[in-house]
Amino acid sequence: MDVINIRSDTQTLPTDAMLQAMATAPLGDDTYDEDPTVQKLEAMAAERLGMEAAMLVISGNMANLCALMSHARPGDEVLLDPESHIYFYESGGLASVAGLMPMSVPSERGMMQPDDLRAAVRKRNIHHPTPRLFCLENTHNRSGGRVVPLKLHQELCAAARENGLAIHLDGARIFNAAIAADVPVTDYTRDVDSIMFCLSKGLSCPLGSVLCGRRDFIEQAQWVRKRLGGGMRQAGVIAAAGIVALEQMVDRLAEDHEHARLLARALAEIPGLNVDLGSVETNMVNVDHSETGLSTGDFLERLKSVGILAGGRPPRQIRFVANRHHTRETMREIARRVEIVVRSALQRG
Ligand code: TLP
Repeated sequence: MDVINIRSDTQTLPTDAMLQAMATAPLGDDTYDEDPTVQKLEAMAAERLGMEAAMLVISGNMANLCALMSHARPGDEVLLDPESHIYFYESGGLASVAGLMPMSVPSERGMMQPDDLRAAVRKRNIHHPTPRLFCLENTHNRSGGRVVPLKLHQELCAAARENGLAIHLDGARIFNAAIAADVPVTDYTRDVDSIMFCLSKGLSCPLGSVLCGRRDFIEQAQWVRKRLGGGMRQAGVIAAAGIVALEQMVDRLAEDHEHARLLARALAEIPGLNVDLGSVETNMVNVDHSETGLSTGDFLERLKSVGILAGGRPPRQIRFVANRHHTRETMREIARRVEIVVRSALQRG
């Protein structure tokens, strides 16, 4: 049986055009600012995102850390959603590496309300850490790839500004957000100080993320990246794939969204599973499996036994992420195999 890997869009492999570009890219030592391919990618990325400057980083995680550490000093406070990737999935680097104090602002499945942000900013007082930075995430991973609508994004940015906060956008999947919202990506970057986006997710590069912001911010971020051990040498091999990604892989993300919707509709018809179809806005599908009586770990193991590699959102959810290696037929086949697993769980129960 062929194995279908739908754990994440991070599972995507480089395209032939990327491999070709990587093999032939002009290279130099990036730490000496001498890699022409890195410089080309950074200029392209800054222009595309409507920012002054950009910096290539090996991972989204490191790009976020570079942003946090460039905007704030140890002991400062960063306001963010406790369900955000920076808070939830980055090994506590916010505290242990950046030395920042998190202030969590409640959010309803990725949608924070501006008044909740305002209420979380405490008045300047010697007893409190200094509130310095606000972090947004779009698309919002843990809510199932939901898109923060542009109006809400703008209102949140305005609330942050009123309170003198710098704004960083974790835009690992910002192109998915812009496509789903049907707005130019620059509508989402206009009001923020920095944004990072990932080349290594739906855009299909083997690795790499880009941090964008004002020139002085990026100069500071270059120091931080070096301090973190992330200074690179002939990084043009990575950047070459990134250039292909920006040129060829952005518009096709709409196809992943369509496949995710198809999968969501098929899974929603399986008795024992619950899918909030309204939340499937981009390439992710979160499915509530609690009625099957299985733990998330057991459910994932059973999926594996029928050749499906999916992701877990314990205690109730499984995550599927459509990517360029999948077709409409893949989605139908996944639903068929999932149904076998659910039926057998319900029969035994
Ligand atoms: N997300 C990964 C896992 O870490 C959960 C995934 O499979 O979705 N910001 C956001 C919003 C992300 O979703 C991710 C990766 C990152 C940052 C970190 O990117 P990398 O993995 O390149 O460090």
